[in-house]
Amino acid sequence: MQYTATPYGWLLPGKTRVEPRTKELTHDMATSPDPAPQATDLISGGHLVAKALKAEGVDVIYTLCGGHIIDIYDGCVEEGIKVIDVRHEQVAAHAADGHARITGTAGCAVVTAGPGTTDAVTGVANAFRAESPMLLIGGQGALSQHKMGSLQDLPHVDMMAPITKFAATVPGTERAADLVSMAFRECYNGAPGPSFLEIPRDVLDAKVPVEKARIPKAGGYRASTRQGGDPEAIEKLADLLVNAEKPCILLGSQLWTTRGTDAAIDMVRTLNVPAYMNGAGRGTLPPGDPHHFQLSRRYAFNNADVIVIVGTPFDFRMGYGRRLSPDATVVQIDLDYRTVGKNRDIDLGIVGDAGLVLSAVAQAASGRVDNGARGRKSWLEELRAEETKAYDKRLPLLNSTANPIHPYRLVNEINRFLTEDSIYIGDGGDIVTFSGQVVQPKSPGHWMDPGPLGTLGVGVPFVMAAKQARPDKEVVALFGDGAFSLTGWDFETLVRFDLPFVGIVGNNSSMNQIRYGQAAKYGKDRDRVGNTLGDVRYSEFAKMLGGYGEEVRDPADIRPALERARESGKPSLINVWIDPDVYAPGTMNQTMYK
Ligand SMILES: Cc1ncc(C[n+]2csc(CCOP(=O)(O)OP(=O)(O)O)c2C)c(N)n1
Repeated sequence: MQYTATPYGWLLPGKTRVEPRTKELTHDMATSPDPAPQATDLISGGHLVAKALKAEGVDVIYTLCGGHIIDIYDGCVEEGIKVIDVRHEQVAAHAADGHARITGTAGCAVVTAGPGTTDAVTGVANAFRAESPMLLIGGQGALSQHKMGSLQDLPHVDMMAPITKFAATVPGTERAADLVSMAFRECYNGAPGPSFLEIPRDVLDAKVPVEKARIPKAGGYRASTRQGGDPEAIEKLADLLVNAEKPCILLGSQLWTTRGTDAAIDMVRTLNVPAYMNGAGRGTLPPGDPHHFQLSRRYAFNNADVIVIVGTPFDFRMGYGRRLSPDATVVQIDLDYRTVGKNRDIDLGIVGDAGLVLSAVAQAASGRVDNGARGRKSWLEELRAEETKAYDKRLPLLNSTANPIHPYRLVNEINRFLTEDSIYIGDGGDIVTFSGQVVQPKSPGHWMDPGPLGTLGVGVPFVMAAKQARPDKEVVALFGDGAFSLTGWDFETLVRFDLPFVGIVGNNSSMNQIRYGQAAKYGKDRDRVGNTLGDVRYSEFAKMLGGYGEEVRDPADIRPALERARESGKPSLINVWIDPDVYAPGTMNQTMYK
């Protein structure tokens, strides 16, 4: 093919449009009177980034635009990667985190330099504490203007380093794809987490001969990091569980991260072990399963002789490990060696992939457990009796007809509304603490909460990521009115991208979880400082943005309103007015308020 050189690029035969930026005028061609068609293909940094994203399997990026990053968008067009543009960079980062949780593969957010990147910090921090793999790409001022005071220049890498597994600058256009793949590789080092790359504007926009750039191919730049655990330790754990009289197991978020659901189910059945679940581990066993327990956890931890903690740290949610019987043999399994034995001594630690370890334990124990043995059976019966007692105690509140609506009634209605295909998301304070006790996802991987950073505002972005990644699923989200307000404008993005969901606002016109602490510490006459919200009709907000909305004040109207939201096929908000003067037991027991 013959090309004609123009000052702006190359003109293809038969075309009037200049093809810019794709061919380089080589010395020979420029000087030869009859240039041979030896043009060199050029590729820009943004297009290299998109190629590396594609190789990693990224099919969508979450972003808010800026001049520093538009070449990545152009590359995404080329590679067929969907671009979802949101209204706040925090939303983009949370959505990338949410994508990783739902799909098991790293999510990606792309934001501009300076305030674009600082806005995304909370989302990255949340993914860091929740061990969620994602890549944040941030713009940066041109390298040629380094430290000259260019627009939005900030030390992004220094800021991101403590909350990522890897943070770096792309030093030259040729390295753009290579560094993206390196950043993804680091996301899976031990317990997963986020990576950050900043790309200076001139590095991103420049074009280099394609053969000078490393463009890693799918599957060509990283290996599985799954570790099966020390075989000797696995044998020991199998022995412990075979001989235990009152064992129990807690299945934490890493069980879902490692997609160890089947292995865990097989293990608890083989060894007849009662299982509790937290975080993303919820739903591993469905409610009603003989090994599924929820309300008797404290009793089990006080009375068990062997306690196995899988993929969840001894952090504040676990009372730093102090709530386990001092007489129990404690075993901890985790992807991260730094988590094992942290905050309390353990009797046996195993570093490894939850699914691989549990299936090896089941295999090592198989044929050695007498599931009909009376001792183990009576332990399960004892726990079931505790569950029933706790449930019966709460039953009147779950069915309360009080007006204003009792939060227990609201979360009970939501629990009953969920199907096996409903992904449940909680974003709020006290109302979400209520829901944590009552709402039970019916399938594995169908529960999303912020995780240990406790970040309000994850709800709308998690809805976005969940519905985008799994359009076949129903997404149901419960918000506190305070939490919804943080990222609520991106409800509009859900409308724009046709991502329907059933949203519920538990509206108490307050930041009630904090209000409780103020009342407890400073007295009821001083519990209204800095926590009061207006009486907002969020259903109207939803309708204004093109969604579906209803107001609910009578408990009997909750279910029909939820059904209509489901039927509407739109993003929806059912605004339920709940009693502001009752608090969840979990809120009242928070140690910081004691
Ligand atoms: C980003 C962020 N800011 C502040 C907090 C502190 N905080 C925890 S719970 C809470 C109240 C949330 O209010 P709302 O969502 O309305 O739920 P409610 O407690 O009223 O049920 C606040 C402000 C937080 N967790 N995250």
